[in-house]
Amino acid sequence: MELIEGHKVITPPDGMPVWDIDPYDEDLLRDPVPYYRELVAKGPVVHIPRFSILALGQYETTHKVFSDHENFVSSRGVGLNDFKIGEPWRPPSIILEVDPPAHTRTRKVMARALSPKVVRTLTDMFRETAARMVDQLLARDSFEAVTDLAEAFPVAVFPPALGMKDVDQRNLVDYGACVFNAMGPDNAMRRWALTRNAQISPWIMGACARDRLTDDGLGAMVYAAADAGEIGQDEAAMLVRSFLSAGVDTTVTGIGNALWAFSQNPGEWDRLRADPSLARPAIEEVLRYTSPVHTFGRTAGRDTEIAGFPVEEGTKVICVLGAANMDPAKWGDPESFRIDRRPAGHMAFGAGIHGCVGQNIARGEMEALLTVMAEKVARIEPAGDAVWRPNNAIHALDKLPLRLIAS
Ligand code: OVM
Repeated sequence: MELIEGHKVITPPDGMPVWDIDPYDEDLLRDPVPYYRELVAKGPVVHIPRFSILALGQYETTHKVFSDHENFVSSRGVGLNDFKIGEPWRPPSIILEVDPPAHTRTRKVMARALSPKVVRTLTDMFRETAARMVDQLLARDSFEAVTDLAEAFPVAVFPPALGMKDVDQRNLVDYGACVFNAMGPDNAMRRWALTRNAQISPWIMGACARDRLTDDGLGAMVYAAADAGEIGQDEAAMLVRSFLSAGVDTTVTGIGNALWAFSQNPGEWDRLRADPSLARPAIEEVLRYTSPVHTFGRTAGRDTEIAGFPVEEGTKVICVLGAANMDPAKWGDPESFRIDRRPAGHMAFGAGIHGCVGQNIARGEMEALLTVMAEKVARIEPAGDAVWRPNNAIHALDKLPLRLIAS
């Protein structure tokens, strides 16, 4: 067992499947679909003795637990570390790692800054940036799509939307990777995150200060909420930190995974080009099929139950969103990528009161890029092997060599 000191050892109730596996093994995380398949097949809830946690993969149970913020709290952390026992690796997020009523107040401020109305004002800037970038990439024989498109595009549009004055692609992308790696157990990925965070976090916190933000971006909207007395000035900086924690590496991963899915399924790219109105459903299918955030946790805040099995207060439960998005009981032929599937209810953005508050802007970024590419690009071809980069919570590419053929 590799328990974090002080964590309670849970005895699995009679009849609950027990699985001797490390769900944070690097090879498993590079190629997680066999694990998703087996987790779903084992049952609605599985005990994993190595970390003394429960794992959920079936759609119905995952969705139910993820939406049940009364029994399964976020304030004890959404990774394997229980904040009630161990010191959090950084000051907790005041929107992610809290429960109502604290959550309700901060969520309202972020939801306003990320509303569909605000996102619509950004669409033209997203499209112009995408067009410029795609034209430059079309002029190259081949390129590394992780750094030069999947990272470059969100970094070119999102920090400016926030109003950030200092932009550093490496720091921004790595900070997100740190946040998600820190959700895992004490393994090499989490240790990398803690080391890298020590280097980056002064820069990140500096970038969240009011004087490092313009007065016309999403960051300014959060500081305006502080001026209005809705939140404190220090809380405004913490909410800007949440933009940077959750808003960069996630969209980088979604875009990289989309490029990968289309490079592997050229017939689906042809269908999108033939009918650009499929851009929105295509994005949802990319999210379902690749689950950029593969795993997210909760803690049982009281004695409760899952699928009829008793669950003790303090139990860590990992919700394997990637598995729920591949559950054959929910999705027909789940391992095929079909852009007209319209996978309503997929779990890529979570569910319930903590469901991704940035999902409108994430979709807006992906839609701008895919729409521009559908006009300009006839084919997205692999120019070498795709390599995945294991992360304790994100399913992302490390390398994606591509060649774009102009239409
Ligand atoms: C935050 C945060 C960090 C990571 C993920 C997330 C998916 C939020 O710092 O608020 O939501």
